[in-house]
Amino acid sequence: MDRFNRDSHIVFFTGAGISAESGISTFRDPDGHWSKYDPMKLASPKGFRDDPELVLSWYASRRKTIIEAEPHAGHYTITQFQKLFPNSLVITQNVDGLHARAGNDPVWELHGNIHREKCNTCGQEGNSQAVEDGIHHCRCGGMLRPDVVWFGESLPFGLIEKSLATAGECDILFSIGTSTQIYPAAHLPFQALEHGAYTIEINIDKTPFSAHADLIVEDTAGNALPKLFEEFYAALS
Ligand code: BV8
Ligand code: ZN
Repeated sequence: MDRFNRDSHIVFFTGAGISAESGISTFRDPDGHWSKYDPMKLASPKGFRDDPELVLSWYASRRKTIIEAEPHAGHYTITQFQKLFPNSLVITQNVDGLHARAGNDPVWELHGNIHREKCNTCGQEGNSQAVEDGIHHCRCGGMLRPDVVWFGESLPFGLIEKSLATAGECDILFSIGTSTQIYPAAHLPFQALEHGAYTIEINIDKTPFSAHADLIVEDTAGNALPKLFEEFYAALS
């Protein structure tokens, strides 16, 4: 830890696992979303075209759970890290907005945000002009849908390039609560590693990145992050 100082650049790369202790389901855990539903039916453009009501009701129920959830100690500890290390940011795959609710800033959302809507046709931010069979429509006639990245859809313009550049220049990358299986996001920890960053993986399970990380913390995000913050704080004092 003592090779770092307050000017160190830190990236907190996170996935669904960091929200698990807030009561929000992950995707690939045994009780996760994909154990109950087919991702291609619920998180793909074809799935939405085939059955928009099914997809919209799934996102509505997820949004309800998320609104009732609270950030936990792990999310709040990242805010403490960002105060101690001003050059640090969150790059998340999560769409739940919990990082921002915990005061993390800046937060880059690679896969969008479940609380925003956009038009499936013209891409305009959601401004419902008409409702038909419970489906809101844009002034262009297109259907409104969650502003999240589905399988086969590209990430927000320029964001993965900016994130890869940042991961390639950081001093430390935390990879927290992600199965490291979804691309291009999953490139980030490997990009940091290849450019000499110190990499820390916090996960309750092994991932394709585990064999490469400098430090593996096999614990929950809510337990591990406060302990790691104490160690970094002590090393700086
Ligand atoms: C794209 C919607 C191209 C948002 C999701 C073959 C090879 C390589 C790539 C591909 C390929 N075939 C297809 C692809 C591309 C595809 C992909 O990667 N597929 C995979 C299956 C191989 N990627 C895409 O389609 C992406 N787009 O490539 O576009 C393109 C380019 C130009 C122009 C047009 C198109 C889009 C990917 C985004 C897909 N969207 N969902 C939503 O509703 O949320 S998928 C879903 O997976 C979410 O987005 C999520 O963010 C993402 C990653 O999941 P994780 O966050 O890692 O969650 P997971 O459940 O998997 O893991 C949780 C982890 O936490 C576990 O390890 C667990 O052990 C741990 N954990 C649990 N509890 C805790 C914990 N850890 C700590 N503490 C705890 N308490
Ligand atoms: Zn439109």
